[in-house]
Amino acid sequence: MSEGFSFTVSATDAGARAGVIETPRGDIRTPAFMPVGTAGTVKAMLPENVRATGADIVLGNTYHLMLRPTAERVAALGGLHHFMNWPHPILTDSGGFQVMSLSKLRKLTEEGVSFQSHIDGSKHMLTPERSIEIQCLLGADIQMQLDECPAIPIEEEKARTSMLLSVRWAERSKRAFEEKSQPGQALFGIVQGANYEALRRESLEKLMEIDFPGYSIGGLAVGEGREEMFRVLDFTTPHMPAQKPRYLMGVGKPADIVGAVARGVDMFDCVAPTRSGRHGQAWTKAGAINIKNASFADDPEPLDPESPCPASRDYSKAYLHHLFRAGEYLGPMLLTWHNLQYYQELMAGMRAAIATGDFAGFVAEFRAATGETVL
Ligand code: PRF
Repeated sequence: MSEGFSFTVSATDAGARAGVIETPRGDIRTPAFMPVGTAGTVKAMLPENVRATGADIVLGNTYHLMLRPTAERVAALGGLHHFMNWPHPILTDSGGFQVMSLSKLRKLTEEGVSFQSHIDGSKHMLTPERSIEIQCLLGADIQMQLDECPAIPIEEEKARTSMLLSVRWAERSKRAFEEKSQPGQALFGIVQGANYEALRRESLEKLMEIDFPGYSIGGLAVGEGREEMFRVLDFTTPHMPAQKPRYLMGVGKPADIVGAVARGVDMFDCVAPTRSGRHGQAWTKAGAINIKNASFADDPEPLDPESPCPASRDYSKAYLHHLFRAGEYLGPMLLTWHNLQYYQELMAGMRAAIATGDFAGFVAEFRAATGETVL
């Protein structure tokens, strides 16, 4: 099932871990940030430029790809890696989370979730088995079980009912994965339980009984705020198996990621660098700026003169400001590229600091430079 897939922790520093996930398509250095490539593209980026920022893996979405161009078509065309010209590892989300946030007229039952496409209104059904079948047709190296992700706040009784459904879907997902997957592919279980300690523990225990090669933490960054998210991580990650990768789904801003790495998380994905880049927001070593702000109209300096990334180094803020004001495509392209470079350097900086035992120093520097609280 998961031979050819392995995880090695090479260094720990306080709660933070550095390591490597080995897959047949290449290594993933952790802590890892996975750029979001929802529809078979990291929006506004060429795959070779995504790679050059230091990304080892990108994320794709079952929900989007099953609707368009369909998983069967991608499979007939040689799989998602070939289709999008990204030969390195790909992780796919299972679709349930996107159905709940994007589709119309969705209905959740024991069997799965039925919904209408946000694109053309056509009717579809996503079950744990169908989600795995789609992720295998796409050829994803790391796959996610189908789960339900309720918003916070939610009553404990309701959160437990939902969490137990996700556990039953985890069992069915694993059975389907054992039938359909190729050697070297891996399926992660997803811990749910909202912000209740007892439920997170129960979810984790039940998933560990089913046994997965990695565990995701779902149901966070759904309206609870950074402090509450950290509180949940504080009573969740210490009980997770030390020798398996931990993936915090859909997180986050740089300060969320630094705080979660401090709490023992290994993998992240978020639309923040790409989406906000398309809207004119850039992360810099001194915090976030909006390039559309009039104060940049005459600024001849690049975003980061020291950067190896052309987008950060070779274009003035005044030029980037102009591109956004003029509605030029190159503006979103350059800012996306710059932000992905910033995120990958953030991850590389944390990996290096953990390896040398100076993660506390890294956090102190991050705090002083950005003014963000992460602990
Ligand atoms: N479940 C799945 N995907 C997700 C989430 C989840 O809970 C989240 C929550 N932040 C983002 N993406 N399957």
